[in-house]
Amino acid sequence: MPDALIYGAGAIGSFMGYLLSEGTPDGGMVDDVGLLGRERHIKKIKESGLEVVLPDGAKSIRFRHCFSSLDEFSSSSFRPELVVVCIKTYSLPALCRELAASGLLDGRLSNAVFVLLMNGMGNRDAFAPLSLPAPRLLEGITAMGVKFAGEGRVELKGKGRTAIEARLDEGMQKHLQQRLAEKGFKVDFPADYAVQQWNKLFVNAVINPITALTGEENGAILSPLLQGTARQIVREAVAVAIREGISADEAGILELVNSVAGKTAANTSSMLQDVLKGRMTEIDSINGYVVRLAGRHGLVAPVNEAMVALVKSMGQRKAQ
Ligand code: KPL
Repeated sequence: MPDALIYGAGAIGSFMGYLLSEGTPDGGMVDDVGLLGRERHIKKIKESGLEVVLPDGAKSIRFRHCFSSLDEFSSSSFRPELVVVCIKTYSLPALCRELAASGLLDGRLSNAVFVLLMNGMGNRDAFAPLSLPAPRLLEGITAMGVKFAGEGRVELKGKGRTAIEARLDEGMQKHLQQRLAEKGFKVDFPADYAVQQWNKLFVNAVINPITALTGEENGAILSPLLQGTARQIVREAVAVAIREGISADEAGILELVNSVAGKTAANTSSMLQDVLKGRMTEIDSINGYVVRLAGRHGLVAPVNEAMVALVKSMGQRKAQ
């Protein structure tokens, strides 16, 4: 069974760390998954474990391999064969520079497979400077609603689909499926991954900026007051997707967006979590991506453009 490193143990990353770890009794020590994340979060996990709050109660999971920097990982003995990258899209260029400078890609990580399990589009392109061979670089999506509930603690707020490109090695696929199934979760490897990735983009293009702007949880999207805006965002994004060769229809996509908003109704979207922490958001690789592609195809996407401008204007102008 391959050992895995979660590169970016925030809300989703930490939760993935729990899902990928070998089932251990509450309080047991995980050896096969390492977490690399922000210093204070990792410090708390080292001290008292990762607390994962699930609908049926909380679990505390201790990880043997916890790192708050790549240097710390480099000087450890942990040798992951799988690296699941869960950082923010805008941090990818810095991560690539850091990895290239570390020499790890010629050493400890020379055979590791990288799965970019992140929001937004264009993530593979951002990883291009590392020239990883295709079988070692894959993209994934997850519509899991996970809230960062304080250092060392994450809360599952809604189950959503997780999918990774079908090109992933069969052995790894089975491993991931097994690990997630042990915890009552699923991961798919769909042949039409590009369509699924666009579906995730539609979902994020509606839920993330609207919740970031209103300060509401995901379920707010279902309010009749906001459905018109949701429909407009979807309409513009679907027009772009069709030009990109993706088949999508407005009514079906709005239904999908609403169903994810319903399933994750109690979640604080990742963009709202970012705004609340005064951090930069992923708006450029979500609605910004739609706007850029619209321009390339001679289309306009004014509502998506407004989302970009408004989110960027929210108390984080310095960060953007
Ligand atoms: O991906 C998400 C996010 O918050 O970024 C959703 C699916 C909308 C869950 O909150």
